Formats: sequence, C-alpha cells, structure tokens
Amino acid sequence: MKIKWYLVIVMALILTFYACTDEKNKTPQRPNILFIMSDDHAYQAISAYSNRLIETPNIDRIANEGMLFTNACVTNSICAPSRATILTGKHTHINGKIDNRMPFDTTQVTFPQLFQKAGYQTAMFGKLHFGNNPKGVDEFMILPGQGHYINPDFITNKGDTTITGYVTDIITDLTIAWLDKKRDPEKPFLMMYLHKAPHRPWWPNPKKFKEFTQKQFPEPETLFDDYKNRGTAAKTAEMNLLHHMYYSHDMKIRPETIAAMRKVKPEIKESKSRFIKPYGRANDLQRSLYDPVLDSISYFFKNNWPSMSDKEKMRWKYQRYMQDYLACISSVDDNVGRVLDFLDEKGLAENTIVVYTSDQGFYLGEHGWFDKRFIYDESFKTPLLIRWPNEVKAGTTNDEMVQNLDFAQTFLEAAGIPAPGDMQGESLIPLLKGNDEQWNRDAVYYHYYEYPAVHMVKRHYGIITKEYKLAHFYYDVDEWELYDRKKDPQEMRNVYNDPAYADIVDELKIKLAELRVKYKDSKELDEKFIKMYNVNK
Ligand code: SGN
Ligand code: CA
Repeated sequence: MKIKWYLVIVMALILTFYACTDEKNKTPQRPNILFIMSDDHAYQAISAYSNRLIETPNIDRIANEGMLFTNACVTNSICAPSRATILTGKHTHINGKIDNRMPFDTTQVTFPQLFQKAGYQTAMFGKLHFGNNPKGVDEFMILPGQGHYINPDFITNKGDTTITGYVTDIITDLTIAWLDKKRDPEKPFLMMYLHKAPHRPWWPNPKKFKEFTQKQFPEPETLFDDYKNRGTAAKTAEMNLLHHMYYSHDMKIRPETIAAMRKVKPEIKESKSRFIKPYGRANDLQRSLYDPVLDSISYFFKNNWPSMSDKEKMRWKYQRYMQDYLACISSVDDNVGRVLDFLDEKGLAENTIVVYTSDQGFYLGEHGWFDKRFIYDESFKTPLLIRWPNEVKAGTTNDEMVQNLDFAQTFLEAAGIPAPGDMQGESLIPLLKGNDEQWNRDAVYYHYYEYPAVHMVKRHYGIITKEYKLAHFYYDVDEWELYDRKKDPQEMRNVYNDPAYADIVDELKIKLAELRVKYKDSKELDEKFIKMYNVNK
C-alpha cells in the first residue's frame, strides 16, 4: 500500500508536538525564592518551637506545611556579619565583614548577583544593615543602617524617601506591591523580604503596644543567673536586664519623669536617652495613640520603682522587655500571614521556596540577658523554617546542625545555578528532600569578634557538636569553656577543668584545629583582625 507523502508529514508533526509537550512537562519550573529574615528574632518566640511566650500562627504555617529546623545556627551572632555570610556563603574571616563596623568588600560575589545573571527577577525590601547597597537586585528599598520603626526612611535605586506608617507593615506593603505589579510571570523571582523588627529599641505599633502592655509572661528559669561556674566573659558582658537596660530608651519611661525623679533620687539617671529619637518621629496622630500607654508606664514607674527590691526591678524590667519585644513580633507574624495569603491567591505557593529565619538568635531573659553575640545556645541558634510544597514533605522536623553559611548554596542548587567553588557551606537540598543519609556534618565552627564594643562580649571561637560545645575566649583573656549540651542544656556549668571531661577536651581541641584549617581561619587572622579593629576604633 502506498502511503501519501502528506500523511507522513502530518504524523511527524503530531509526534514532534507530543514529544515537545512531554519535554515541557518533564522540565521542572525553576522555583521562586521568598527569603524572609527578621532581625534578632529568638526561636523561643516562635510557637512552632515553643508557645511558652507567644503564638505565631502565620510563621508556624511555614513549618506546618514544610520543614522546621531545630538545630539551625549562625557562624557569628551579630547582624551585619550574619548578612555577609548569608550573601557570600563564606565565614566572616573570609568575607571580611567580621563585625558591624568593618566595611564589606563589594567586589565579592553575593548570591543574588548569580540569580540575576541566571535570568531570575530579583528584589530586596527592608533592612540590610550592611554598609552598602545590595548588588544583583533589580529593585531595592532598604532602611539606612538600623532603620526606624516609625515613619521610616528608605534608600532606593531611584533616590531616598520617607514613608508614613509602621515599618513592618510598610516593608510588607512594598514586598506585596512588587510581587503583584512588577513580577514578570514568565520569570522566576528571588525576593529578599527583610524585617527590622524585633530589633532594639522595640517600638511596637500603637495597637499592639496597648495590647501587649496588658500581658504578663512566664520568666525563664535562669533569669537570676549569677554566672557562677562560668568564665570571665559571661560575668563581664553588659547585657543584663537589671544593670544594662535603660529606663527611657528600653523601658519607655518618659525622659521628663526620669528628670523629675532624679531630683529626689539621684541614682535614677539615664546616661543615654534615645527615647526621643523614635518617639520624635511620630506625628500628632501617632503620638496620641502611643501617649496613654506611655503615660501609664511612667506613672507606674514613678510610684513603684523607688521602693522596689532588685528582684522586683528585674522582674518588672523583664515584663516590660517582653511586652514590647513580643508585640513587635506579633506584627511580623501578621505580615508574614499577608504575604503567604498573597502567594496562595496568586497560585504561587506550590513552587515557591519560603524561608523564615533571623540574622541570629537572642536572649529573652535567659541568664538575665538581652542581646546576642555569645556562642551559648539562645544567640548561637537561629530560627529556620522552610516550605516548598513541590519538594518538601509537610510537617517535617530536622535536627541537623545547619548554618546560615549554607543558605546561598541551598538556593543556588534549588535554582539549578552552579555555586562558586569557594563557598564554604553545604546545600540543604538533601535534607529538604528527606535524604538525610547524604548529610555527614558532625560539627560546626563559630567565631565572634566585636570587642571591645557595646555589650562587651569578649572575642571567642569554638566548635559545636550535638553533644558538646568548646569555646576559646581570647584577646584580653585566655580562657576555655566546655559545655555538656545533653546533661546541661542551659549551659550553667563550664566543665573544661573537670577531669571527667579531659578526653573530650583533647578530642574536641584536635577537631577544632581541623575546622580552623578547613575553613581557613588561623591565629594570624585573629591577630590581623584585632589590629584592624584597633585602627578603625
Ligand atoms: C545597637 C543596639 C545594641 C545592639 C547593636 C547591634 N543598641 O547598637 O543593643 O547590640 O545595635 O545590633 S540600640 O541603642 O540601638 O538599641 S545588630 O543587630 O545590628 O547587630
Ligand atoms: Ca540582628
């Protein structure tokens, strides 16, 4: 039988069509990435970790529909260095941003640049606190330095501007507006959505301020820690609620109240009142909402403070601290909910990797402290929740020791972009896909530098395994500390000199030296950074 030539062509066309559509169906769409990072958000204040202090139903959604990392940590527990590590995928001694002061060498590659080159649409809104503008983002609006809670200023690629309102709401408005109006549906996106909250000085929006000042929170067991059985560093740090939190700046006592009380009680003084700075930015309407609450705090303080014992003062300060800190977080949670709802509405949820993290952990009264910096758990660990419905099983938990160092390589692998060979982290993709057997990290490295500086936390580096933590404090001391993480999870007893741990110390010292070599850190670098720090003072 003779087959007509045109039938052959039609058949061939049909086959090619099906082959192409099949290919298209097989090629996965590159995922979008929504990187949400807040500033100083302790994992203790996320209900997916613990609901002792607050419910955060929206942030929890990310874990309920994805994976909760219970052992995520940072390489250096402070703002700008954490951000530099996240962006470069390198430890701070390699990327050079060892503390909040040192400039960042902008010739280095940051991961958004690689995404932009690979055809992603990229944007950044919120707090970068990096000393310079971001590279590799098509559009950005960032807060200058630490930024402001009330009517914040923004640096943008088109000039500077000020927006009326509350910072957490505004950063979210900008993020949603970009996703809604500027997103090219033909391209995947990388969105860096970066909150200022809950960074000190913890100014909530007026509604939450009122609501949270009515609440009382449970105290941590170690609120009255006397730092016995610890090293010099814990004893000399200046981050104790009773001794180092300011009346006006932190507790929001009106400066006029302090001035009036000083006439009678000279010890009630405020060396640095930065109350005026944030409050002074509020317009008349905003002030009228803050004022009744501020008045009631000052009224209580004036009438009660002079007769309170130190213990009562500590307790009251803790409550005031938690009221404002958690109120700021409540706004972050509401706004994260707005963005997640937006992804749902637009059908973007399935193929968007949503990450929620903080630039480091924070002390919420544990050891009597606020702030961060130390290798001890509350500041060393950081929240990490990742949702990616296409790839990650909902409601899973992972307890591997992952670090902010790993984010860049994780995102690059997810997007199919080759990671530069000199990045020092490891992609979390095997863990996200449930292939834990491909993960063999058994220890992480930590190094903190900013000293002498605010809060006076001494320089130290160390090694952390799931069982132990060994740290070396140096510069104006030469002290080692060892904590048994299983037996003493609150890190109350330094067992470095306990003979029962002698072998562990020897073993960990060898491992620590190996990690220093692996990550290219050294005594020479420690000394170099001390010299540079003292010159830049
Ligand atoms: C400010 C805060 C400190 C905080 C540093 C660094 N004081 O100096 O409490 O440790 O920022 O924070 S405040 O007077 O501004 O409240 S970081 O997150 O940027 O590293
Ligand atoms: Ca921070």
